[in-house]
Amino acid sequence: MRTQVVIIGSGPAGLLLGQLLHTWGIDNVIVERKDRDYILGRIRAGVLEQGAVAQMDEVGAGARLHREGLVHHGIEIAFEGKRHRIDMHGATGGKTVTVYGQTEVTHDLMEARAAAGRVTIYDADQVTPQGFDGDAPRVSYVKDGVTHEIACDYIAGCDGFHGVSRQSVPAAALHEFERVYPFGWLGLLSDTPPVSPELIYTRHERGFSLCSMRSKTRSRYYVQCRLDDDVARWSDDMFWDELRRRLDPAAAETLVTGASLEKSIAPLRSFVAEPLRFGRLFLAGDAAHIVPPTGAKGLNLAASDVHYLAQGLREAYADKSQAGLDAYSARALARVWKAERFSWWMTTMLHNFPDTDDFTARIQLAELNYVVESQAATASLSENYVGLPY
Ligand code: RFL
Ligand code: PHB
Repeated sequence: MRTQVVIIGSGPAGLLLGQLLHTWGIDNVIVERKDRDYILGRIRAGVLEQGAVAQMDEVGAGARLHREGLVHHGIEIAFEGKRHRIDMHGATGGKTVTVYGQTEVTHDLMEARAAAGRVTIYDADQVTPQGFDGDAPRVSYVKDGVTHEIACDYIAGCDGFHGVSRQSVPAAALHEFERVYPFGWLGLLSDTPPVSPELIYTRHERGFSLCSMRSKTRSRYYVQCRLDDDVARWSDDMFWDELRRRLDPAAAETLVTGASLEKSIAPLRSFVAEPLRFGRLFLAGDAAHIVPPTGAKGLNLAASDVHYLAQGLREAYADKSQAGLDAYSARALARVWKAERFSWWMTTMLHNFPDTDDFTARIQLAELNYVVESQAATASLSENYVGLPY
């Protein structure tokens, strides 16, 4: 088989890239290790920046998002028992975020791809990008015991943090930057109405918590937990009790609890691999970088990488110019590092670290008070949260 671009990975990055390329008439094949239902069963991000929403519109997959997504004008930050509203809409000249689950984004992109008739190979084993340092790149994989090979012009590594693409690059060509945080997030999804119409990020001595949602009837809550914690140890009741203890009194009072639809623990990590290009192989999304979820940036960064990469590929085909591809790594990384900074800062300000002493706790509170009292600080948080311009 031959195509123009082989995309490894059918997460949001791979699917969005595939649809953008399709829109411009660039042939592409997605090769994915898992099956469709497995991918749609993963509960992950929930907040989309306007740039990501615009991309969904651009590929014609935005209709349900506009119907069912919840447009949010602000968030709340709680500490010392009080909630403080951050008016992001007011602080950014009218920008908003949209609450719409990654599962739904993925579902809508998969439908769009099916309608476009572009090929996705699911359940592909031993996916291997090859020859990308020369002029004849190809991707091999094993399906039902048979080895296949797809020849192409370019390979897009959109295969997440544990994917094969980054691992296929010689170690000496990569520079990796990493910070692992000494805690995780325990998340719970339930068909209960959200405790409040906007997200609540809470700093508490017992640990961080987050009240988020997927719709007006479905909630997503998180509590900071030990890194070595076992999700099986947490009954639903234990989760709700712990969450309630960390909320401000009004939220604790109105919290509606119910059976969990899903519960899982995610570790928190900051990670960047540089550069994002190795000959004809390009990394995008979690394959190249990870942020802790505190700033809601993971999925949105995948979308901005894809924006730059897709532009580069379009120029390569339509204008016969390599300029966009040559600039891809630097362009994408400039935005990535700003989101890395923001996510690290939000995480540091809101979590209880094992070495949080009295001094550090006072500094966290001073920072939080500054953020909610100063127009400049509120504006800074807001412009990062809604998403820096592409
Ligand atoms: P994805 O979504 O991980 O998709 C990568 C795809 O590649 C496939 N794959 C392979 N395919 C072929 N061959 C191989 N060798 C392969 N190895 C892997 C995988 O099966 C998968 O289908 O990466 P992408 O597209 O870059 O999208 C990035 C986002 O998914 C990610 O940034 C966010 O979900 C991060 N994230 C969160 N972000 C938020 O903004 N808010 C959150 O609440 C949030 N929660 C999370 C998260 C990430 C998590 N991970 C990665 C474990 C919770 C979790 C648990
Ligand atoms: C979520 O709804 O899953 C979510 C929202 C905001 C975050 C992280 C996760 O910062």
